[in-house]
Amino acid sequence: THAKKYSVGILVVSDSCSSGVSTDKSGVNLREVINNNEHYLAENYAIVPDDIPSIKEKLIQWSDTVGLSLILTTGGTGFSPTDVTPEATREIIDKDASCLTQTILLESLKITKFATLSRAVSGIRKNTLILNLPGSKKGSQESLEIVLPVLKHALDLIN
Ligand code: MTE
Ligand code: CU1
Repeated sequence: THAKKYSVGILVVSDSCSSGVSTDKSGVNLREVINNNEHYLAENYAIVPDDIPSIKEKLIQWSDTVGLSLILTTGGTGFSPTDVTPEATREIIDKDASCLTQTILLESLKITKFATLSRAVSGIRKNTLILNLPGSKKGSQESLEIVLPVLKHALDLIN
């Protein structure tokens, strides 16, 4: 028999992808990385603009209604005036899990100094773990792979 796979949602936060000006590369890549891991199945995928109500709505729907185990956001963590993913995430989490973000920062700094420009937030809402990842394909994959080895244990504890 096979162990149950944890359900994952990939939320792309980007004005340009949401309006069709550019095509999402990071989200589809994260979905592939997730699905290549035996413990996870990417069940939901969506693109929203850099807008706090839109981001919050998806995060709440996916955690409370759909009941996903893990939500990965990509994009909107930087310093541009439109970057609001951390603010939206902070408004809807019950518990902070900042050590995950700190671990991502610590390891990412060995790859690029620019890692310090991500304001990403991690936290738990009910039984769902939510992680903000940067918006680039490279940055989001690197960040996910840093914590992926510990995420199954984290989800075992939450669920
Ligand atoms: N983290 C890793 N591991 N690798 C990267 O290339 N890019 C950084 C940072 N984190 C990067 C990274 C850069 S250049 C920026 S501006 C911030 O993430 C914020 O990205 P975002 O605004 O697209 O979310
Ligand atoms: Cu940057």
